[in-house]
Amino acid sequence: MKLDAVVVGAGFAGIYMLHRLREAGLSVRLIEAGADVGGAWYWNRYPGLRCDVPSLDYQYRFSEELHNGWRWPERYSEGPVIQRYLSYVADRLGLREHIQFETRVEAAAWDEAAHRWSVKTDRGETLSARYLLPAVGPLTVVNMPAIPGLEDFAGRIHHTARWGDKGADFTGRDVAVIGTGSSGVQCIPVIAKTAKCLTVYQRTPAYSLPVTNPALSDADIEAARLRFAEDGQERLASWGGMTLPHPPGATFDFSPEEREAEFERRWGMGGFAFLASFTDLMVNPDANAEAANFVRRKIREKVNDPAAAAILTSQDFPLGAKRPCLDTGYYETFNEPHVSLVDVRANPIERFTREGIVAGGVERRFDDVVLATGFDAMTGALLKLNVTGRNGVALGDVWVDGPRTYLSAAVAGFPNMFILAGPASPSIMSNAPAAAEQQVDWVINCITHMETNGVAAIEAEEAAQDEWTQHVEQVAQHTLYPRANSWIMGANIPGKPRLYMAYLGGLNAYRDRCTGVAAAGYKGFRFEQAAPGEGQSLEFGAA
Ligand code: NA7
Repeated sequence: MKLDAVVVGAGFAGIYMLHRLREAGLSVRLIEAGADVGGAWYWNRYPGLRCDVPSLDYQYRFSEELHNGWRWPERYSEGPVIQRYLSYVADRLGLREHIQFETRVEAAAWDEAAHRWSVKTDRGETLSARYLLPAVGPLTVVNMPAIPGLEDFAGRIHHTARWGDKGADFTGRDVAVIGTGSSGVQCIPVIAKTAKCLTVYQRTPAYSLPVTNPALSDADIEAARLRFAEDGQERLASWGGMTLPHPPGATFDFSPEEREAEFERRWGMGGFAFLASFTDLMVNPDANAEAANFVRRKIREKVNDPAAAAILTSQDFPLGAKRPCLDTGYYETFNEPHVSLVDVRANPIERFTREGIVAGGVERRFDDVVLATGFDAMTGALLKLNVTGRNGVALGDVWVDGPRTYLSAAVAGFPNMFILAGPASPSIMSNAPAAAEQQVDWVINCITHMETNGVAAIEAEEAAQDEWTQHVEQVAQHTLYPRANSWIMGANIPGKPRLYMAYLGGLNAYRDRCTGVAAAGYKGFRFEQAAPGEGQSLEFGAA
């Protein structure tokens, strides 16, 4: 089948990309492995799942009509609500007929002579498209821990990122949860409500910030409607794609009492406001330690058992260097008599048995094990597409030492491929819908430029790619973010190259950079003109 474009993945970026390509008059098909839209919000359905960005920020802004046609119920949305929102968007924009569900891309190869991508699916089809737009998400490929004997366990195994839509009833059951990142921290208090016994295996303690989640009133919704245009501008001009209360200044410009008061005020606000308490928390280790000590003190106040509190406050990395969790009642859960905590650093998990788990020489028996063990993040899903570019070179070979891109979207040797929400973009460190809109808008402008100027292929220049890759690395090295073994560093997957894989300059700086590149005639890109008769979809010279 011959198309103009193939988009892969029906999350925020993929859905908006499909819409903009359709609007531009191109023939497009979106390939999605799930049975519905949603991306991460389709696959992750564990109990307690909520977004850590407020609902009124975590949505599209490109259409006021779309915005006003949807009502968010709570300050922070549950996962299924966000999935329903994306479903609403797909229906309102008439996108479903262009999405092929329950289909995986198995390989994509660049055909140099035809200036086309040949995309093979697991349904035996081959699609031919001029543009390939992977929007496969940074948190897609599940990290199954390599613990011996996992397959021998006779009870039920669940992974938070592949929960399925039937849920799981833990009533009266002995349950283990392995992992205390965001997924573990969110599901643990909910599972504890019905389980007979819950044992939490913690390897690295999270820093979790408390969050309150009131229902949004009609007045809140109306105020957001009135601020529609203003909020849209503000979020693109911000570092993180959302507005957080401004920090008053640097940590040590204030007395200990003033610092304490500011931390306390932000703690009370809930959510990520705490991370913006002062300007230097993520660049000055001493400033960060002040904030981290405040959080540890708060944790100790919540947890009755000093031994459990010590395990929960044994963080050995800067606050914020791993994305902090937001929780409601996580630490308090460890005060329940039927909940226990195992420190996996002191008692490594050795193996599964038929009945349970052996850690530190002690076997505990379980009916259910919940793996909240995260993802092969950032590059995992992209590499699974088996993309080969010019001269049959595989993306996996080019990225053997880590991802190299130009502006995150393009890779030298892979013409007409635009990666969305990929490595070296600000997306994972910012409000995902805001980052997706900015990037998709830039890509559609670039494609329109190509279509109207007779360009058959665009490709990043090596030198521009080197410069951008170095810039991403340099910005990260000025911060404390690389000082944690996080999934953004690739540190959670044995053998994966370790480097900071997100752009920390901010969405605002990234947008300025992308806009500047376009204004300079797509500086750093090489164009190949179309041969006579090689069809463009838009009329030449229209722009
Ligand atoms: P994360 O944040 O990667 O958390 C995974 C957790 O699982 C983390 O505590 C890991 O410990 C732990 N883990 C992984 N493998 C093992 C083994 N083998 N043994 C013990 N513990 C293990 O994934 P999440 O799904 O919670 O969250 C990902 C993002 O989604 C989150 O940051 C939000 O942005 C949304 P480790 O830290 O590696 O020592």
